[in-house]
Amino acid sequence: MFLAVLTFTAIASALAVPSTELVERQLGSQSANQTILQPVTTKKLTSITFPQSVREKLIWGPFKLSAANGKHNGQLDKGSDTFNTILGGLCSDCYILKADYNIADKEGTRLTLNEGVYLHHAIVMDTSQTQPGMPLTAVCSAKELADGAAALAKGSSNGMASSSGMGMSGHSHSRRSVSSPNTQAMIHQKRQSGAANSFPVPATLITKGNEDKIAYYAAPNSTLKTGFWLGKGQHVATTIDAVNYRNETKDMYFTIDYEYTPFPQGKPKDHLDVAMSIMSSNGCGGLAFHPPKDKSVTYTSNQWDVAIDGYMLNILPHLHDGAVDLQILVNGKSTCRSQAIYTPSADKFDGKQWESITGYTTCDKPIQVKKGDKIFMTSEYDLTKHNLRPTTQDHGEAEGMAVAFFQFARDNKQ
Ligand SMILES: [Cu+2]
Repeated sequence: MFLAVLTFTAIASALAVPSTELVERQLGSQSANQTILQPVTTKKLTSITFPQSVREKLIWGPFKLSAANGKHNGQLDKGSDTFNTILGGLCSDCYILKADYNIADKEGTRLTLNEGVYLHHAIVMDTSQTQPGMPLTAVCSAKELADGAAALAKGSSNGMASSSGMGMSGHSHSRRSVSSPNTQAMIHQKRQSGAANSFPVPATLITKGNEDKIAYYAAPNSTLKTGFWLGKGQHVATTIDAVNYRNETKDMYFTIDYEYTPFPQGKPKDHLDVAMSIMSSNGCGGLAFHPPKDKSVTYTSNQWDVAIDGYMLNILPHLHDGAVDLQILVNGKSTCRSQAIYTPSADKFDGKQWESITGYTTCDKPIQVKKGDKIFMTSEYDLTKHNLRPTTQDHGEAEGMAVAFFQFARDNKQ
C-alpha cells in the first residue's frame, strides 16, 4: 500500500518526493487522531477563472521554521522542516474547480527565495476518498518490463541523496531519473496484476514543489462539468516541507486560494469527478534521454492504452531545457500540442546567457477518450535552438525528459 502511495505521489509531484519511508511516515502520522487546524483568515474574493463560482482564500498557520543553522526535522533535506496537519475551513459538499496552493506570510503573500524560503514540497490529499485507477496503461514488451525492473532495483538502492541547497531553486533533478523507473515499474506491476481500478491511494488535490503551479479541476471556457468533490466527511491531510535559508526562525503560513461551486443538496449527477494522472515518454521505465547536439529530434513514447472512458483536461507538460513541444496523439491524431516558453535566465554559465523553460502554451479543450483508444506522446527536442540545462557537480549530466500531467474526468455513464 505504501509503495502504491509512493508511486502516485512520486509520479504526481514530478518525483519531488521519492522516498517510501517518507510517505509512510507522513501518512502514518496523518491517519492518527490529529486535530483539525482551522484557518486564521478567510477572505472572500472575486472569482476570476470561473465567474459563477465562489472564491475564497484561506490562511493557516503559523508553522515555525527553524533558523537555517538550527535543528530540523525534514526528511529529504537536512535543512528542511516538515509539518503534517489536517486543514479545516474548506468548503464541504462542493466541487473545487481551481486552487492555488502556496506558502505565505501572515497576510497571505507568497514566500519565495527572496524571503529566504523554499518550498521543497507540499502534498494535499483528501484521505476520506481514494484515488481511482490510472486511466492509461503503458504497453510494454517483456524486455522493456525487465529493463524497468532492473531500473527499479537500481533506483531503490540509490536511496535519496538529497542536497537541495540554493541550487535546487533552478530546474535540476537528476534525482528524478533515479526514482522514475520505480514509479513506472509500479505501473507495470499494477497492469500485470490486473488491478488497474483499485488503487488505494488517498485522492490527491495537489503535489507541488517551489514552482508556480495552479491546479485546475475543470477546463476553463468549457461546457464539460467537472471538479474535485469535497464531501462532508472530508479529511484534508497536508504535508508541507520547506527550507529556511536564513539564520533566524520564520513564521510560515499555508494558503489555498480556490474557486468552487457549492452543492448544499449533495453531489450533482451531471458532474464528472477528476483525478490527477500522468503519462510520460517512456512508461516502460527510465525517463531520461539524451538528445543529439546538432539537430532536431522527435521522441515518440510507448503506446498507452485507455482503460476508462473519460476526458483528459488541463494537460501540463514537464519538459527540460532543449525541448520545443509536447504532443498528445489519440488514435494517430494530434489532439494537443503544447509548446515550451523560454525566458532568458538571469544567471550565466561559462560566461554565456542561456534560456530556460518558464511555461507552456496550454491545450484548452478537454480531450475525449474511450476505452481501447491508443495514445502516443511525442516531444521534439532541438539543441540547435535551445541549450540543455548546464550541468553542475551536484546534479550530474543534464538530460531530456517529457512528462504530461493532466486531470482525468471519468465518464460516469460508461
Ligand atoms: Cu524533469
